[in-house]
Amino acid sequence: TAPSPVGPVPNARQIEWYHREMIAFFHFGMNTFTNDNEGDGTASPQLFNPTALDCNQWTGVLKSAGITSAILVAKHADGFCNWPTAHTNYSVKNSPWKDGKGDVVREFTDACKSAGIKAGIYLGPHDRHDSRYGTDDYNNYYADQLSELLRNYGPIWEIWWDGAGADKLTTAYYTRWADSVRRLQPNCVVFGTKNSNAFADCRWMGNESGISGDPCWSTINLSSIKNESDNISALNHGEINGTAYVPAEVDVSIRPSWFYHSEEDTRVKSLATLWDIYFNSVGHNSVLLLNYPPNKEGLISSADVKKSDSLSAMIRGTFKTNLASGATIKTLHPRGENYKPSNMVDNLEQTYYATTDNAKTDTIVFNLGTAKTFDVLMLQEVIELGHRTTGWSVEYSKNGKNWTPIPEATGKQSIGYKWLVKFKPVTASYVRLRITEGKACAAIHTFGIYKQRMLEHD
Ligand code: OTN
Repeated sequence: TAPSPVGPVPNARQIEWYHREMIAFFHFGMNTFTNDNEGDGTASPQLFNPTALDCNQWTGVLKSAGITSAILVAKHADGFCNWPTAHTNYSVKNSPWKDGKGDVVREFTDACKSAGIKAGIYLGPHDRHDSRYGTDDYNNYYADQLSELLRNYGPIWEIWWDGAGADKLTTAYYTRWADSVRRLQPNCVVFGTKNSNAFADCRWMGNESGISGDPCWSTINLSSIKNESDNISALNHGEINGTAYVPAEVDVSIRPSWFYHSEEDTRVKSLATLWDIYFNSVGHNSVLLLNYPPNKEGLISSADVKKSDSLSAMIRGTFKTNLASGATIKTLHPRGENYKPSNMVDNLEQTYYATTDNAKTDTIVFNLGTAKTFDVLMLQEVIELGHRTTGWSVEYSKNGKNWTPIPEATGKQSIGYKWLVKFKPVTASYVRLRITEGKACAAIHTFGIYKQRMLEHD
């Protein structure tokens, strides 16, 4: 029989969300045209005028990078709406773009649909333009816009409730809005912050630099999300005994700013930085939400496209071949035929290795057959069964007798959906995973070793 779940476990939305691994973020709005990041809400709608907007270009970039979902900023804190909402005049309706007949949300969701990409929406809770902000009338205004977006644009896979400037918005506001999300889009993931903590499927992880903690637990106490500023470390690391399952989503921009500024064309993050971000987000049991800010034309600039292509080539190249596949594997506490050790290296979604119920620790030896050179490790746990393993280390050996620790993979704690470690290349015929601590018997979905495929750095 299967191991019993332990502690908080993910809901169906969270399981789907983890499998996205990377999501693209598109900050595109009034700030794009005023060269701002935090407009004060007074800029004239006349300024919004992309000359060549093409959301199919955006989704083309994602397709070639293998990114399967994307989130568009429909309204940032300056209050300007990218779609012709019926609920304010501060929108594309009053811009020269397409004579006021344009709709960025429509073009985005249509492009996503034809590319097979899951569309999500950022509808900024904070609003500097609308004088009703912080009153009951604003609650109604936001609710109306939310249902407009959730009713008229097909499936929406994520709604993003930025906590920035949102302290006036009480739980009562979010209770109403969350009810509408759940009714209109049952599969929609909620990025929740501060007073929307109770509705959060995923959480902020405490910085905008792309670095989730080590460890990084999917569990946390909701009070840490609510009182964010006092709990940055808890957001970053999660809490091993947290009572809620709210994993981390890592929002970071490929450029210094969230919105496009031509002076940052030469400051797109280096491949080395993006590679570190990938390991510190996707590789730290989190989902990466990587921002590509479209420019004034309404296109993703060539510098960003090039970087995105290189990053995806490095990811695909590195993880193409698990050098542990085909290994002969010996463990101390195998659970039995349905949970056999080779399930860890079979590349199949449904199978995993598990230990017997009373074995929270184990020593798992992979005999690679021949010497292999590798510099990356991947571990995946069966997330449906909760966080189980809480202590692990990896060592290697030439002869299966004398073991050398990998310092970067020593004294590790969390695993979760995916944990990655990179280090200087080692050559070995044997690798061993020591599970040193657990809340319950181990359930390991994947153990992988890989050789990094690096591209020229810029
Ligand atoms: O000044 N800020 O508002 C700020 C500066 C640096 C990092 C974050 C923030 S606000 C913060 O943004 C997060 C998303 O990156 C979440 O929405 C948090 O709830 C919010 O407080």
